[in-house]
Amino acid sequence: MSPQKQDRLITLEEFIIQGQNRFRGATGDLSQLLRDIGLAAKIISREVNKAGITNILGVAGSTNVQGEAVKKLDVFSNNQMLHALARSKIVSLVISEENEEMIRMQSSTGKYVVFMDPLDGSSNIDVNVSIGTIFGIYMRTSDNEDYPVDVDALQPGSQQVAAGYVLYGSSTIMVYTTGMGVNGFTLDPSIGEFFLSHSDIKIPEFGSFYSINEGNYSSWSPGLQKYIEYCKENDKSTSRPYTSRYIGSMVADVHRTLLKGGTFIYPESRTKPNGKLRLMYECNPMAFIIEQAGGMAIDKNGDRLMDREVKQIHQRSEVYLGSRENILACADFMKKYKSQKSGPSEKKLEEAFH
Ligand code: AHM
Ligand code: MG
Repeated sequence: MSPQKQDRLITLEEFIIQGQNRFRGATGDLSQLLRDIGLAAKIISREVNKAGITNILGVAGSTNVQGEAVKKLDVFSNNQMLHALARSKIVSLVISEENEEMIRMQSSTGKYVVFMDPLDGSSNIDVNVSIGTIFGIYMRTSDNEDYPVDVDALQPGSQQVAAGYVLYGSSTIMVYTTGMGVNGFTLDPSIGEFFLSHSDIKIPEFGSFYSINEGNYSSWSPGLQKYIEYCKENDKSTSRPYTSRYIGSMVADVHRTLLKGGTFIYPESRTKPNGKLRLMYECNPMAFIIEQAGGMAIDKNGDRLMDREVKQIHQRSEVYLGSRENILACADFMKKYKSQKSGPSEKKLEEAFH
């Protein structure tokens, strides 16, 4: 490769087309869809960066000084993504965190089904903390003469043909996979273009970070409690204690885990038996990315998360994902202490304090 070529920046568009050209007979539809999502991401990014000033000019639901209605950012992002997905008429069904029902797109015969969380972590907007967009793309399985049916939406994560996220952080970065590795593109806002910045991302085999909302400790399973205690023990030879990092914004927490290694866990618990996060537009897309980068994403039984049966479009799921070595160690703890009941019940705690 000539030095000139090496120095040349690759745009998201170019990269997508290059990927498509590797498949003989590829129609270019998936490429088009990814480009449409990239465009929506740019528009959302611009709006996210304006959020603070928008607040000065008028709170969501009110009218700003220009007389325009100020929309909540999550509603705005949902609309932008829906417009993007409608552009190329290749998506027939969209399931969004923002909409209770599935959205049947105008193009009834489109071959793709898209799950999305248009603005994840939106409770963090008010405090200037990173937020993100997550998406998972499936091919419909029913005959596409007519509108898709339920089975088209209830496919396991392993059937995803592409998945990605956009992180609106100190810079905006789009990370996606089509099942051939993971690549990341950073937005240059001055020219409105995404450039390849993280090519063929591999998650470290091991990382000394753990990311979990530890406030819920008392309602976790004994195995998870023991694993987190293990993470905090002092043992230089195994790089412990690990460092705790929890932003409370899944896209940001997973992005750090992808680049630095370690674990991101949102577990089942006594108070949230099915966890909190949504299987189809939070857990599965991230699981696909992490696996493609060489990591693991499992459930509480140590089984592959992407094989989890899908019963409802908005179903919740626990998720344990990250570096192979860390996830395997965590799974060992979960298995070893499986039969034990979780920490002291609230009643017992009350008794102990009176
Ligand atoms: P949201 O979809 O309502 O924004 O909630 C999802 C977010 C994730 O980004 C994050 O991982 C999690 O909720 C944090 O939850 P908690 O505050 O319980 O730790
Ligand atoms: Mg969410």
